[in-house]
Amino acid sequence: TTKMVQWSPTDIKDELLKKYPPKVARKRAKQIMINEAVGADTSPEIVANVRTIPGIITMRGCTYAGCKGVIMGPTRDIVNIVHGPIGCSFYAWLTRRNQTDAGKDGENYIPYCFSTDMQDQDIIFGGEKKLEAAIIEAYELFHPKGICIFATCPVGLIGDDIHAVARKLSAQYEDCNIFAFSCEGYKGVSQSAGHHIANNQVFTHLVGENKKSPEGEYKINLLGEYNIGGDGFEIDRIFKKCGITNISTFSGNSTYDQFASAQHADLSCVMCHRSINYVADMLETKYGIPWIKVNFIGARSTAKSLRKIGEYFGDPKLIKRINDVIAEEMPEVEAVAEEVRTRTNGKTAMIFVGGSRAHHYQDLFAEMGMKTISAGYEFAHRDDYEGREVIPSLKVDSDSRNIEELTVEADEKLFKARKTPDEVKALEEAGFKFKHYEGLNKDMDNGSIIVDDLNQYEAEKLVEILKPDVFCAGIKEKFSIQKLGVPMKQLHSYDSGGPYAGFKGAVNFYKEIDRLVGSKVWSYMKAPWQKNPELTATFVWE
Ligand code: CFM
Ligand code: HCA
Repeated sequence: TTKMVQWSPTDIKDELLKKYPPKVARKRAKQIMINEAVGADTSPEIVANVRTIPGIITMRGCTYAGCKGVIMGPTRDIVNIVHGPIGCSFYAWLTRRNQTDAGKDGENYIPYCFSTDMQDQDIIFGGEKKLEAAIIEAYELFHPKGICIFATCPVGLIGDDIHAVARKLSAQYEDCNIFAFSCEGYKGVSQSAGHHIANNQVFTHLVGENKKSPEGEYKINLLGEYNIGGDGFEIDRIFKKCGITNISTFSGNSTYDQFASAQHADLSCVMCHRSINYVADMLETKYGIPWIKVNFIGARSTAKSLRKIGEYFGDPKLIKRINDVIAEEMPEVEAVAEEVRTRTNGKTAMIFVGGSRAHHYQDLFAEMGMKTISAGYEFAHRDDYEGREVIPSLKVDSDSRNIEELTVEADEKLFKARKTPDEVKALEEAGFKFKHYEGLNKDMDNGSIIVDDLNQYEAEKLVEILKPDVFCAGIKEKFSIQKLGVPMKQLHSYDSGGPYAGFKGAVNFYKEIDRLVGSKVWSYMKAPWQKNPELTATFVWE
């Protein structure tokens, strides 16, 4: 017989920390927060974007993953060459399920894995010549508009000058824009520094290159949408129906020309703020393009985001069309939601992913009547939790070896809350507009457990204590959670599912989660010998 134990939030926090040595417990205590943001003026502080304590099995990835894999990876007609050992290239090769459609004649290099495949002798004697040869080979084979080079850890350690190689070959091949990213894996505390490096370089070397404006009405950029499982395709379908022209997605199924034309948009719509806010801010600062936050995860959130875009343009014709589209799409979605709610209502979820989905997906679960009882990000910054009045940030030198400190510095510059009234006044007089950015804490119940950079030990403890009906995270968490008898849904790769964005995506999600949380298989987790260790065996002598 199991005894039902009622855990208070404080009990849970204590239990997570109990096993750690005192110094580790003190550090982790600042990243495990009992929410009290609802109804409060300010959100409780959480420590985020800090180094993971060595020895802890983090869910995080590296700076190279954030730069090459996340931001630049989904672009289909730029050749992305990884300068490093083949393992790093293999890791970022198609695992993220960012989909592409190049049409009949379009270029698509996504299926390729371009790598310099560094060996021991390259580490000893230097790898620049090998990198040069790789770029020449790629250029001669494909003649792409752009070639991007990504540094892995050993490249930074031996000091190969990838930017010099890029400059030399870019001058040699005038029809090809070749530039590099110093995104060595060790450079930051997580993927987040890689986003920043990618944002800076793509803005410096690419945005603004195409002088001719693309055709179309209500021109927007969709920033921070990576077309995982086809999400971007669904969002584009909806935009088209509404008559909104998306001229540039950063960076799902995007092209060289989309990046190069982004400065022609009237508005930037930011889906994943964490990964692309630097580009949004730089577009606003340099070209005067304002940005708004959108979320296309969840049918209601989709409708809300579309209306927000309509409101920005303020044209009654567009607003009517948006309302018509919503009225046409919603009934089917609502019918499915209503049907699944008979089974999913009241069930619970935990979400621990990345830097925005742990927040965005709560809307989708809410539409199914499901509550997210515990959540957190792998690598978000404080604003993603607490929300802030922010101003466009200033560009940070991506060539610096100190990107970690610079990323923190850029954050500091952003927040109104950390400025004196005189500083606020001076900024406002200089033309900076503060804008409100909503974090995760306000959307979760008081008393729910919010954890930054959750690790394997804490994940298992949380699951044992709170027994959610579904746990959402990534591939590293998948099987350890399933072994606890709890269904696990990957919200990075979507396992093999998706799209989950927009209206059609919401329907897919409702149906899949309904099946997952309703499955009986999780009650058969105990093998017969675990339930009944003394099986009788008969031995027959012949
Ligand atoms: Fe943004 Fe992303 Fe995410 Fe992200 Fe990522 Fe991703 Fe993610 Mo994996 S850009 S922060 S670095 S929404 S790859 S598409 S799923 S961790 S929550
Ligand atoms: C990354 C990419 C990743 C990993 C997902 C996972 C993704 O950060 O390197 O751990 O399952 O979405 O593919 O976040």
